[in-house]
Amino acid sequence: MKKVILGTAGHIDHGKSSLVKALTGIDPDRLKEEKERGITLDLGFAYITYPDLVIGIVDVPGHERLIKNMLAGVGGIDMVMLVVAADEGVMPQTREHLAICNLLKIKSGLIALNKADLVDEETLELAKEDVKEAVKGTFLEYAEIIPVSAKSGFNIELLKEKIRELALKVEEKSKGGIFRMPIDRVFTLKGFGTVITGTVLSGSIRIDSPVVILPTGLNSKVRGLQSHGQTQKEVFAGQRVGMNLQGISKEDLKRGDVVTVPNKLGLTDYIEVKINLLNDATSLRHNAPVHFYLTTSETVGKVKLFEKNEIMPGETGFAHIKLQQPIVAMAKDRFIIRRFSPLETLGGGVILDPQPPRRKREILIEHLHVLDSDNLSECLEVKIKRRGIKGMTLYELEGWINADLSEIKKAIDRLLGAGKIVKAENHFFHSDAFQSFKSSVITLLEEFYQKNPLKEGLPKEELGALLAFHSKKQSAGALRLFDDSWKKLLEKINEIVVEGNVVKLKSAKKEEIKPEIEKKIIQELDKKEFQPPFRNELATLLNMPEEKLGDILKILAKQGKVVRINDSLYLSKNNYEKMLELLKKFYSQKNEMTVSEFRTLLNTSRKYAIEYLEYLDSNRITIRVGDVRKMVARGQ
Ligand SMILES: Nc1nc2c(ncn2[C@@H]2O[C@H](COP(=O)(O)OP(=O)(O)OP(=O)(O)O)[C@@H](O)[C@H]2O)c(=O)[nH]1
Ligand SMILES: [Mg+2]
Repeated sequence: MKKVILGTAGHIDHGKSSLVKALTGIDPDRLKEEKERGITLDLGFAYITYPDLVIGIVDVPGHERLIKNMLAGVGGIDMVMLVVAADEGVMPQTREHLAICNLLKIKSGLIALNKADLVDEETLELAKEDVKEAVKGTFLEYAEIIPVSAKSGFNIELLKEKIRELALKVEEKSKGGIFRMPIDRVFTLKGFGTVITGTVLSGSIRIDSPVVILPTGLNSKVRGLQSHGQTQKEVFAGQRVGMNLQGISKEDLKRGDVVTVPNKLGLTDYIEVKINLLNDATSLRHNAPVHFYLTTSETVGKVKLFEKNEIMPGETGFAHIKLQQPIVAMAKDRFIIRRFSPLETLGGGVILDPQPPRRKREILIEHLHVLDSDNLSECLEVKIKRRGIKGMTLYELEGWINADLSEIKKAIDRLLGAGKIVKAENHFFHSDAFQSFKSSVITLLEEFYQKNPLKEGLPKEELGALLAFHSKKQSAGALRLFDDSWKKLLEKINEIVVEGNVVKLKSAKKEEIKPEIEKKIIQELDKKEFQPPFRNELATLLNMPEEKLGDILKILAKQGKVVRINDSLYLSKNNYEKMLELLKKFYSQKNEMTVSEFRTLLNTSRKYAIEYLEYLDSNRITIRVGDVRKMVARGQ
C-alpha cells in the first residue's frame, strides 16, 4: 500500500486544523492549551486511509512565532495542503509557509480555499485570484484551488478525493534507503515506557531491531511499533510512526534527535551546501550566523560563502556551514535557514556534501554543480574523486547520500563499467586519483632503481614515505596518504609486483654484475691472500663508486663467491677456505691460539687478524677465553 505524508500550511486561523478534523475525524489539536486558546501551538497528527493508500497528516501551527514548530513538521512531508481563508485571502504566513515548502522542494500540493461559507461568490473569486497570484512561480503554480468549508462540510468529500488523486501520483519516499526517523515527539505511556513519534524518511525497521539515537549515540531496541493507531511488525518510509524504545528514558531524547540503525549514518557539524535566498529576504553575508533547520532538528550555524561575500535576495550561492551542534545529514537533504536576529526566514537549500573537503583548493566549482544535479552516478563519481586515494566503500557511500541502496549499487556498476572508478578490495577509487597515484609510484620506483640498480625493490613503508613527500610537492594534494588504503591500490598497478613487503617494478632490468668486473674483484681480493684491499681501496683500484661496489660485494657474498668479514672487508672464497684449513691444522696440534699466533699463521698484520677473529667469534667458529681463542667443538 502506498504511503504518503501530507502537511498543512497557511496563515493562523485560516482553518488548517478544522479541515484536518473535517477530513479525518481526528482533532489534531491535542494539547489542552491549544483547545483553550483555539490555536495550534505544536504539530498535530492525523491520517486518512483509502483502500490503496494511507496518508499520514502533519498539521502545523500558523502563528508567525511558531515557524520553528512548523519547520519541524514540514521536513518529512511529500505533499502540502495550503489553506487560505476566503474571507482574508493571502496573508503573511500563507506566503512564508509557501516559500518554505518551495525551498524544501515539496513535490506537489493543492490549495483549500476555506471558509467558503463566510463569503459570496464574488469574494470567493477575488480570493482565488489572490491565491493564483501568490503561487505564481512556485511548485503550486498549477495546483488545484478547491473552495471548501470545514464548518459546513462543503466540498470536503471532493477535497478528500482530490488529495487521493494527488497522493497516488506523488513519488514515494525511498524504502530501500537506510532507516532514518527524526523524532518530533517524546512522551511516556503508562505500561509501555518511552514512546517517540516521527515520520520515517527512508528505509524500514522491524520490531526487536537494534537502533541508535543520534547525535547522543544511545543504543536501544524497538520494543513496539504503531502507525495510524495500529500495531505494526514493520514500518516503512512514508509512514507516521510511534515507536516504543527499550531502556531509554524520556529525558534522554528530544525533538531533533534521529533514530537510525547502528553504524550506518554519521554526524557532521561542517557541511557543504547550495543556498537559495528568498526574493523578499535581506541579503546574506559571509560569516553571518543563521538558525539552521534540517528535518526536526534546529541548530545555529555560521555561513562561509564561496566566491562571493554576499548572496543577494533571490540569488543562490555555494557555501560551507559550520554548525554549533552535530547533525545527521546526507547529501540531497534540504534545509531552511533563518536570520539569527531579528528572526526571519532567509531561504534554504540543499546539502551537497555532508563531509566536504576542508581545504579550499580541493573544492572545485564544477564539482559543486555536479553535486547539485540529479545525476546519481555523477554525484557519486565526484564524491569518490574528492576522497582521492583514501577511496570509499559502498557502505560509506550508502550513508553519504540519501538514495536507494539498489540505485547506488547500479550507479557504481555503471561507473566501474565506464572505467571512471576502480575497485581494490572493498574500496572504490576515482580513476584520475588512481592514474596519478600509479604514475607517482612508477616514477618513484624508477628513481629508486636508478640510484640502486642492484636492489630487488622498495619496501612498502619506504614507498609510502616517498609518496607522502612526493605528494606534498604536488599542489593537487590528490595523493594525500590518509591511512593504509593506498596499499590496496598497489595491486591494481599492472606495471608492478608486490612480493611480501617489497614493491618491484616489472620493467626494471635489474643490473647484472658484469663478468669481467666480478672476475677482477675476485682477483684483487685473492691476490694478497690475507691482506686484501679494504672496500674503499678496492673501489679506487677498480675505479668504481664505493657504494656500488658495496652492493656488488653483498650480492657476490650472497652467491657464495666472496665472504663478508664486515662491511669494509671481504675475502675471496679461496682464501677463506684456506684460512679454515689452516685453523683446523693449528687446532689439531694445540688447544689454544693467541692473536699473535693467528697473525703468524695467516702471515698477516694484527689489524687484519683482529677483524678475522671477530668474524670467527661471531660466527661461532672460534670462542674467546681470556686472551686466547679455542676452536668451537663441532659435535665431534
Ligand atoms: N465559518 C467558518 N469558520 C471556520 C472554518 N474553518 C475553521 N473555522 C474557524 O476558524 C477558527 C480557526 O480554525 P483553526 O482550524 O484552528 O485554524 P488553524 O489554521 O488551524 O489555526 P492555527 O493552527 O492556529 O494556525 C476556528 O474558530 C474555526 O472554528 C470554516 O470553514 N468556516
Ligand atoms: Mg491549527
